[in-house]
Amino acid sequence: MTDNKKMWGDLGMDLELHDQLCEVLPQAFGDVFLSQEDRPKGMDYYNMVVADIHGIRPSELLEHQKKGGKVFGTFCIYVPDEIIFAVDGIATGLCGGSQFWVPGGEKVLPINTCPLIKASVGARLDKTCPFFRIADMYIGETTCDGKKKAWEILSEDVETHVMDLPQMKRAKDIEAWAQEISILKEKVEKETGKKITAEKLSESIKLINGKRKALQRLYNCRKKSNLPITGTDSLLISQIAFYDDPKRFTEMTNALCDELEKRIEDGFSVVGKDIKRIMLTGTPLAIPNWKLHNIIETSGGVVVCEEMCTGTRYFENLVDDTKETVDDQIQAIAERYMNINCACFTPNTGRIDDIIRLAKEYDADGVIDVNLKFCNLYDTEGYFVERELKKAGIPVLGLETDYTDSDAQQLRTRISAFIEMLNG
Ligand code: BJ8
Repeated sequence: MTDNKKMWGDLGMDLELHDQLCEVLPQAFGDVFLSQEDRPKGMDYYNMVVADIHGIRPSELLEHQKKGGKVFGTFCIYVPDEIIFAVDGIATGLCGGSQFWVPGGEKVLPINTCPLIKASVGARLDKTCPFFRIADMYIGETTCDGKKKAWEILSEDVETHVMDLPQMKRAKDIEAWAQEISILKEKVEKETGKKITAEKLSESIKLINGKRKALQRLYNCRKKSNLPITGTDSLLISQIAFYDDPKRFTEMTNALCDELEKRIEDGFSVVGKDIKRIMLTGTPLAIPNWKLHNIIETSGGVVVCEEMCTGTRYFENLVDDTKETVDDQIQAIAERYMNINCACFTPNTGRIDDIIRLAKEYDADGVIDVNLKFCNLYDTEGYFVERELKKAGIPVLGLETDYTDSDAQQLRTRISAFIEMLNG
């Protein structure tokens, strides 16, 4: 802890304010995670990562910088990590998931901005997150209006490169996205002084595909009728995937999956037979946003799948790793990323198809469509999500929430009533 303090001080962090965050996190983590029964042994790794969330990984990133490496902070799953790792850079997710950072964001952003954006901006401007201090450059993207304006504010403080994400999925849009990826390639090459070769890009495509495959394996375990892991623990793994070392993360997640598959073979389940299986869809749940999973899993339900960026959108579809030239590899990367179905696209019918497919694959008894307050995109798309789920005969509950605890009781009442309704 003493060493961490020195590191945080050297990073120019507001130590007094940061101490307040350090005081509440362990309690929240203990209440949500450690109180669960029959957790897999393999969760020890993720517990350890979270217990020292502002210590272990930040010191690794600083070590990387000491050796001349660069760190790139990202906020969206459209930004291709493959390009960053191909120049021996490190990509680290920076989305903020705590109410602690929101007031800092509200100093410069309208109150009616989504909490994810306010928390991300607040974490930087209030100097209370080492990841935001360490990144040499931020990579933003033109997904929603709030983010576009947030980049302008952040760029006054940190160098920020913004990728222009097309918002339709025609052939010309995929081509435009491939061009944006080429521009990112030039940007990171300039920043690191390293050239991307087909060999290097092939290695990083395999590295990131490996992480996706490990997450696919984890999620496949959640399709089973005897569940070897809770949704709360699975969410934590998805959240850690955004900033952990990808090679180590893949190894640890595969080791955990060995244990989970053994549990499945032995017929062991962490929940009772009558529990209601809930799928979540909607806006991302950035770390440490564990509110909904905790409420659902202490109200007679279990979360079996998240159709979210902290969920299936992050790992479904691999990049074709058979291409041999940098141009072809970039095209393959562009095609894979344009397969993600975010509500910033129009039309976005692929997401509706995904939700219905996933609800069936994971044998969900019901779906909760969750929207972060002030996210117009997902809120509006909820119209189609809920209509089509009803048509498909899948019960659905629409919820809106933020990072505060003020609505926890109300959410618990609504979720309990939904689960009771599923119990028939
Ligand atoms: S691919 S969901 S990570 S943009 S919730 S900031 S959209 S107002 S986070 Fe997202 Fe990429 Fe899409 Fe995923 Fe704006 Fe909505 Fe806030 Fe959002």
